[in-house]
Amino acid sequence: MIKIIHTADWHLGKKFFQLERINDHDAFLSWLISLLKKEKPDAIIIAGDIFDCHQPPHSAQKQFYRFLKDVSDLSIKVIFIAGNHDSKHFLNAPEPFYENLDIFFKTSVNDSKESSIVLKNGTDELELILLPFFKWSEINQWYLKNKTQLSSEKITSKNEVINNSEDDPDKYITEYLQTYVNKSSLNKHRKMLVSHHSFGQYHSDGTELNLNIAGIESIDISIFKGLVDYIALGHIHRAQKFNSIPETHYSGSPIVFRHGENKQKYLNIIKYSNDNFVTEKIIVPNLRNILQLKLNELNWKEKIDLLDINPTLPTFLSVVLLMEKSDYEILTTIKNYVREKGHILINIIPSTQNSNKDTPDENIEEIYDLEKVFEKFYYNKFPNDTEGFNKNLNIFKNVISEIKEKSISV
Ligand SMILES: [Mn+2]
Repeated sequence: MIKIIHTADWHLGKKFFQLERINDHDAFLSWLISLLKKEKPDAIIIAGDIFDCHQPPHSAQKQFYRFLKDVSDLSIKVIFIAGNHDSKHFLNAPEPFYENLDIFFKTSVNDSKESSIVLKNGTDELELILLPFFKWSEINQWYLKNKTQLSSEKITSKNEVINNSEDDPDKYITEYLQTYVNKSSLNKHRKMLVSHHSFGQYHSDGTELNLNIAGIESIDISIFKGLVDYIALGHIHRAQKFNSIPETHYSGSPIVFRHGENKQKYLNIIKYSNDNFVTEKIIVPNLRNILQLKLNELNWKEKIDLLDINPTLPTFLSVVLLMEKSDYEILTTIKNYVREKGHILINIIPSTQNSNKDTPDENIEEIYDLEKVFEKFYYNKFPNDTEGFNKNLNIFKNVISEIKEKSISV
């Protein structure tokens, strides 16, 4: 039997507002090490978004390297890929050190690095194909290299190769991905694809960035039918599986990033023997609650008293306080009370009865066109980066619509 632990989306270094999550990640990693000691798997897969940003804080780097050292002491193989939050260059930099450890990784789809590894245990053999996060521009690069039959007259810039062709972009992505799997594959074994992207009809948790490849919301899983037998994914923070062919699993993130997310977090233990996969979900202990409470002047104390003090780390609490009229004394009283109870107050937003008629958001919007403000700001910083502008404008629009939704629901 081959036993694999599948996890993803750690986002080491991620903060909640200004607050560090180092303790949350430390607690998760030491729990994970104890699980590895108990389960003794052949390998652990981290399917992307190990770090939250391209230049992670030193504390986050230390956590990752400490983890690699601890796992290597247990003689368990570590397999990881880059997610959309990771820097390929940052993950590649320590490569000379990895050579002495049992670590296999792939950060970029178009580099020459090996993308397939075979795990063996007894008579069982399983091939893993690593498909790290990729961008539309990387598919274009591949086309420029491989599809010389495309008329060069059509090509005015790298990114227009596919956009200018008459064919459906869907078809190009399918061909690209199938070719990637085929050229990686040794074609001898059952195969598991490990990737970080939006696949299938997923349910998101809202803390993932919206990834759109050339107008395609998500990759159709059925294009891998007959090519691989199992897909282990990162990117979507909510654990879920699809009863598709091939069977497909998102492990989800191991910690809750903000309130409103499903509190229960998991990782997967995959057992492969005699051509058969069995996947078991393991609950990751919840060490911190992140809550938003809507309180009023009469019930606030009672509601705060009702909060669990169960997990190890203090609750992150944000409060919306419904008030008859402005009263700043009560805000201070509540702040102190929350602190006394051992919780951490993120913010307290007073909301008077008639404030909905005249929210500052709507006023600002009347005065400025927010997208124009963003455009000015972006081109001022990055004068010629149209591709980046379009991508970031979409993210900006998502943020604005999320804020609007929230201010309506308050
Ligand atoms: Mn991601």
